[in-house]
Amino acid sequence: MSDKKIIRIGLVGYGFMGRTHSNAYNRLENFFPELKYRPVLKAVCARNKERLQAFADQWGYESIETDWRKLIARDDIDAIDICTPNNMHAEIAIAAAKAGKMVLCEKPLARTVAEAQPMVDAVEKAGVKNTVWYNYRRVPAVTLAKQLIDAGKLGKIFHYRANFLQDWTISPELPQGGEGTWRLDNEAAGSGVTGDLLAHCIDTAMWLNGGIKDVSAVTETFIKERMHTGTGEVQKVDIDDACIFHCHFDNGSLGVFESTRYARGHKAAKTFEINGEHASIKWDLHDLNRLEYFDHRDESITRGWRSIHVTDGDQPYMDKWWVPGLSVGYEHTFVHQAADFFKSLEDDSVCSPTFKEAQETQKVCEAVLESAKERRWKDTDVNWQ
Ligand code: 4PW
Repeated sequence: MSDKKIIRIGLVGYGFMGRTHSNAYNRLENFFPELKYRPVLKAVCARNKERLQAFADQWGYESIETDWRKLIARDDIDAIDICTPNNMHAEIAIAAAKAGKMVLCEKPLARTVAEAQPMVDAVEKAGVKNTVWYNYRRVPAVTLAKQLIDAGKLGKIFHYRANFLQDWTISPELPQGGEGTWRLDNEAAGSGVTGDLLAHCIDTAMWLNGGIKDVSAVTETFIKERMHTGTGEVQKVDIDDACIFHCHFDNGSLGVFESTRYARGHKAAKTFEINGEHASIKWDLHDLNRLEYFDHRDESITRGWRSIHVTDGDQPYMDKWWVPGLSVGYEHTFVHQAADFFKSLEDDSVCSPTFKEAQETQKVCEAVLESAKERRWKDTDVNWQ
């Protein structure tokens, strides 16, 4: 009989993200057996009862709810995990915090900075544990990049470059709104690639390289009208299909960011490169276990880019998986975040990014969208600790 303390999870939403989180909870005990807390998949909530039951059976939830308010009201739920479209994050998170539940929320935290504010206030006032699933921080190679930067290996940083390229919305036949395509509907998503993809790049960037001070951006909406799944009518498209911005970081370095869903041939090309006075690093999601590292201090005859295969037990998270040399993938980033969240309960520490930190990312997203609209530089007002 396990003497672990249990955290009873209530998941809201059962789409793509609902699956990634459920998978993470299910794998936690086997790969992080030392954790003193363990999740119990108590209930999952969504509107379609039949499909919800099938999801619950598949992933091992004990019960279902079709009204998230009822889920939050249940005494046998400790943590609410929000995997809904972005327009529902705020209401659910605030109600959950008020009910004293821990809150885990999918990214981006909200559609706007203003919408995020009462969410931050609610979790802080209630004093409940909170985190936002910016999962790419927990790719072992990305965490290793953080360790190298914090150890001063790169020296003063001059440049930060990041991309997140996809190609799935090129067809004008794709509707906006509804399941699978709510990310194209500004009302549900709050923005296009800026909140959906660049938010990841911004979170990773500020985590690695500190606050972003100001931005100058350009956005484009290539397909101007799409059929709306909800109304059945052709409606104006309000999201940004592509966004490019450059910026200053607080540490004086320059940043260049690009994201689009119109880069034919790219499905999830998330990359970054950082250039410092001593060394540079680069990383590519399509080869996620590899960190490229160049150190100018190496002896000149063998100096060059090192391709570090991040699979050794000494490297972040890798002592948990199999044996050295064997890779991990996208799904493991969620397992790592779940593990870090449960560890934060043990240590009474924060599981970064908190709602507060995710709101800082939101500030950059908002400044980017405003900059593009107003065609001028914008301060972000980010306060990155
Ligand atoms: O959060 C992002 C999503 O909305 C993801 O990391 C990739 O891009 C996969 O789907 C979208």
